[in-house]
Amino acid sequence: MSSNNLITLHRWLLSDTHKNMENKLEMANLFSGIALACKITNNAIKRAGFESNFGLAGITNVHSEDVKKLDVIANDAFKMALKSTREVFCMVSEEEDSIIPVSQSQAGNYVVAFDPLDGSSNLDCNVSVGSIFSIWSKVSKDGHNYSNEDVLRKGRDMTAAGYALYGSATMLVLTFGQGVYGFTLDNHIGEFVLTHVEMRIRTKGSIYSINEGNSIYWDKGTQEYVKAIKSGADGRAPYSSRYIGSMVSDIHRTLLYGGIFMYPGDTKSPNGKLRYLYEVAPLSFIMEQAAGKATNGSSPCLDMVPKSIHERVPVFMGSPACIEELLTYQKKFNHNL
Ligand code: P6P
Repeated sequence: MSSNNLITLHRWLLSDTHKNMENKLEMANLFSGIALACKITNNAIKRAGFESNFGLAGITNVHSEDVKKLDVIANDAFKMALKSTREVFCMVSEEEDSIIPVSQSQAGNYVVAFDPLDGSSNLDCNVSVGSIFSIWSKVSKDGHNYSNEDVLRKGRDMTAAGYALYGSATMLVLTFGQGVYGFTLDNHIGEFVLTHVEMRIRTKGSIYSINEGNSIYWDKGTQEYVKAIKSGADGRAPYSSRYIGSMVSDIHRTLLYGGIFMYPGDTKSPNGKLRYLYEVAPLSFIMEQAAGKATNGSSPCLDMVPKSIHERVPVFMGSPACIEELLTYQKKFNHNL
């Protein structure tokens, strides 16, 4: 890519791509913080072997999960970088029990929920992991005293959302509700550079992504749907199975190759495993903006409003044709729908 058409994240955010974005400068500033946090996290992951940062931090989080050293580094990076933009009103982190306040002198207009390092159980074996974030405009009129109505938000009211993928390349994929754009980190210049314009998922796909180790616990609708796509019935070739166990990686592949990602509720975990505010909602926003669909098995994920900051919800997202077919099985076999 020649330097004269090298579009960095910052240039893109300030460009006239978003003609009617009244909060352009605030978003550019906020995303400079997000990009910084992702670069710090990326660097820590790539250097973990040299700096003894693999393994456990010796604490457990609100989800009773063992916290990795890199979870702590990523969480600290996101909190520091976001506060320093002075655009953030308050934050929710997957790693923190409760809402993270911002001092009055630093408080801004946006609520940011983030999973600083999603899939971190895969780190020590060098499997791709990611960061996920969602952004809403604050509701409170107060300068810096947040309330639950600021953070327990409907996904469809989001201002922006995105994810970083720390893989063979490091990418930042984001949306402001005007399409999905992908930026790749150029280590030579230390900038995220525009490489994917108006990303769109295929209408149909033949890759399914789900942890089949849970299949005996699934609802009947999911069991019958997965059986059907594996069986090669109706003259259709059986789908391919791909499951990384790192949501950002599984969603990014689904976005680019088509198909369906599923983490249903089951008899062990009726609401599934994935959290609404900083996993399901932001990735559903990305998926819908890329002409895909995201459902909880009966209604669009983006229409949900969580009752708590770490609420888990079932999720099926991907190519529209796959989601539509999944929903017919849910309706046919899950009589509670
Ligand atoms: P399971 C990672 O821990 C994560 O939160 C997501 O990134 C991933 O999709 C899911 O859990 C994997 O869960 O139960 O299949 O190991």
